Amino acid sequence: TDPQPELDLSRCDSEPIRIPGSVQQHGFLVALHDDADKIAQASANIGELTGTALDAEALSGRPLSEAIGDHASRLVHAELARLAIGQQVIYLCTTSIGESDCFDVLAHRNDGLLILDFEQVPRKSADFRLLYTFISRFLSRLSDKDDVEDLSRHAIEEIKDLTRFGRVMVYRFDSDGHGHVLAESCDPGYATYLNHRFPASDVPRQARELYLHNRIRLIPDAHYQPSRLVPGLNPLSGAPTDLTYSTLRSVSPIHLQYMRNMGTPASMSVSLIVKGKLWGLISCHHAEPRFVSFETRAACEHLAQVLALRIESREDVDEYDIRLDLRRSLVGLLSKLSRGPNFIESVRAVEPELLRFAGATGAALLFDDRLELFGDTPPQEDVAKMIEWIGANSHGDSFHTDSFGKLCPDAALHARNASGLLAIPLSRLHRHYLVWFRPETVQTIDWAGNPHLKVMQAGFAGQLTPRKSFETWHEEVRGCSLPWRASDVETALELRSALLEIVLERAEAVAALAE
Ligand code: BLA
Repeated sequence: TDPQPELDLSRCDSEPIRIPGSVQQHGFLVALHDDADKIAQASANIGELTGTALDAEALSGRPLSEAIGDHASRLVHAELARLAIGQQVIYLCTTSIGESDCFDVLAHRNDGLLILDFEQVPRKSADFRLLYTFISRFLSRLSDKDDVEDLSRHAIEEIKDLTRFGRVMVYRFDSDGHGHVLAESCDPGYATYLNHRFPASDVPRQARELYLHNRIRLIPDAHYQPSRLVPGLNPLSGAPTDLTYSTLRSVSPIHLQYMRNMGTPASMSVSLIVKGKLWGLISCHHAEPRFVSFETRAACEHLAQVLALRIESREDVDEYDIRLDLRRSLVGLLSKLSRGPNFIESVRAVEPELLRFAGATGAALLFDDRLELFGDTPPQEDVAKMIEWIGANSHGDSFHTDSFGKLCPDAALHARNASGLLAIPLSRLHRHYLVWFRPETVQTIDWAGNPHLKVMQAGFAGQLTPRKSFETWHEEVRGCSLPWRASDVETALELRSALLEIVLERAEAVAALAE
């Protein structure tokens, strides 16, 4: 049979999620011209949600009062006159419209439009006092001793308490783009995803980009029928309206399918932004449809910001401690490194420090055509070939990998005690190298569903579909060592400067002798 056609996962990246042209069902949208009380677009469900026979088509160019009545329109305009409104969504008021339910009215500007989201809410006006109590309770639970997991756990317990979602998680993006669940709190009956991995394509690139701007998103019911904007295009630009900030933005059908497959028709996700990057998400699920009001979402968004700041300072402190530790080892090593005439002997004298400093189990020094091995390493001739490969394939100040086997095609050089390599050239002229080895650490990854199946389950016309099962799927990862941190590499380069000085002094001494 023919092999499975190669599917292009980058298709997920091209789903136009900022301009879906429609909104979700739990509210309606009215976009006014930025500078006039004149409707540019309205969502088709306006008649249904306001209990009137309003036709979105007929509202184009009309004043807001024709869409929501005089009373609500006066209220909205009074607030608009009072508040400065930019791209971030602001709460205007809660109002009833005609005979219908109450609506929270939320406003922001984008694309030359003043966009109003009307969210259907129970008959009760918003009370933002909640926000203060909630944040201060969270802060009072934190301590300086908390690590990132502790901080995350405190945050999700508060959020779960406040929103009553059935499952609340902190999901962290790894450096490879995949992500894992770092903390979780769930009700009985919910499957646990704690410590499970999810592949990068579950949250594609443009979605991550959007979540830097819009920091909280609610999907109350993944079974909703999207409601089109009428007319379909922004009359000012002639292009689809950018709904990046709209709280009602309709969600990618692929992601809605994903939620239904997961058995979670309701979700809320909150961005965790650390040092300007999307570090992770607080992801909330519910097995039934579930709406959360804007005021509660605002409280969750604030809590996520506080959490992100605490994570940032925790990571800074941890990084500082690691660097301090490395610096101490480096100073210890240098103080013992003698400046004797025999360079190789002086390095051999500090073997334990040399290994400990890089967290390595083996090392090699290639100098003046002599190859010296320290600790646990592959055999001499293999190490020589490895260094040859590095010389031919890397040209920077340093070379490092946590899985040499993935880079180097020569299977004879894939050794269990040398999965990780950190190499620094000691000379630009000669083939002088110092190399550290880290052994393989076999890892078992618990994926939430087999990530490779998604590729095989392509639906019709090569359309990618999310995987159907999220049941734990174990994968054993071999051939990888513990990763090298940026600080490991930087300190190794500092050691190199010190070594170069010794080499230089030695060369001068040899030259002086020859004179
Ligand atoms: C969006 N995917 C998302 C979002 C999450 C996930 C959280 C953001 C939804 C939101 O903002 O409310 C995935 N949900 C997860 C993960 C966990 C979770 C990892 O709870 C872990 C605990 N998805 C696929 C495939 C594609 C895809 C194969 O599985 C593409 C072909 C696409 N996911 C996809 C798209 C979005 C998305 C396009 C953006 C949805 C939107 O905001 O419109």
